[in-house]
Amino acid sequence: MKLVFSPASPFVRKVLICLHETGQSDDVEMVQVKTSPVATADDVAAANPLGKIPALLRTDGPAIYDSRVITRFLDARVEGGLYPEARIWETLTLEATADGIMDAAVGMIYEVRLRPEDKVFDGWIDAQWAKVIRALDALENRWMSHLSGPFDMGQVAVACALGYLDFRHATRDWRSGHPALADWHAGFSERPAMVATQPRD
Ligand SMILES: N[C@@H](CCC(=O)N[C@@H](CS)C(=O)NCC(=O)O)C(=O)O
Repeated sequence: MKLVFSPASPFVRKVLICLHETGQSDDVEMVQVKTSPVATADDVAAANPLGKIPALLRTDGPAIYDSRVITRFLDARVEGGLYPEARIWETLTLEATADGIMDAAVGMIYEVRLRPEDKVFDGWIDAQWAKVIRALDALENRWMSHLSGPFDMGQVAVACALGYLDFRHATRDWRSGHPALADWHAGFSERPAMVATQPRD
């Protein structure tokens, strides 16, 4: 299998951690790309018509994409237990919440980096950050018991979302007002898979 990836992407990081935690890292060849919504890399377009990473090229079937599809596929491949049946809807909802944080946080960066300066829409950026804050509030107030429970892919996704906020939005200080989440993230970040997949440009 081949993974089309960039080391800065939080969606890619979910897949890398899933590979690491389920012992499949050596089964995947890495294809690094530089891509953006306004300049899609050829390797990305060939693997995913939507032009997004991560995408996984399989040896025994068509390419698959969207991080949630890839992580579920990889987990099923080795019965890794990252999507436990007993709390599947909670795990998927938690993962969706984290992915939504990433969508908003990545979109904010695109707005600033890709739009001509005089067309950057501050109101849209503020609205994206409001989504992030609402999601962080929900994690702090309603999800701490799940986050502190048995290891699953929802937790991995949240850790990747928070890691991305540190990477690209450090000055916004997501920890303020979210002390339980900040503590949880500090502990979770010590996992070898988290240390090995720190985002970088
Ligand atoms: N829902 C997708 C989102 C992936 C995504 O937005 N990836 C970004 C990089 S962090 C990307 O490829 N952006 C290029 C684009 O939007 O054209 C997933 O979970 O894989």
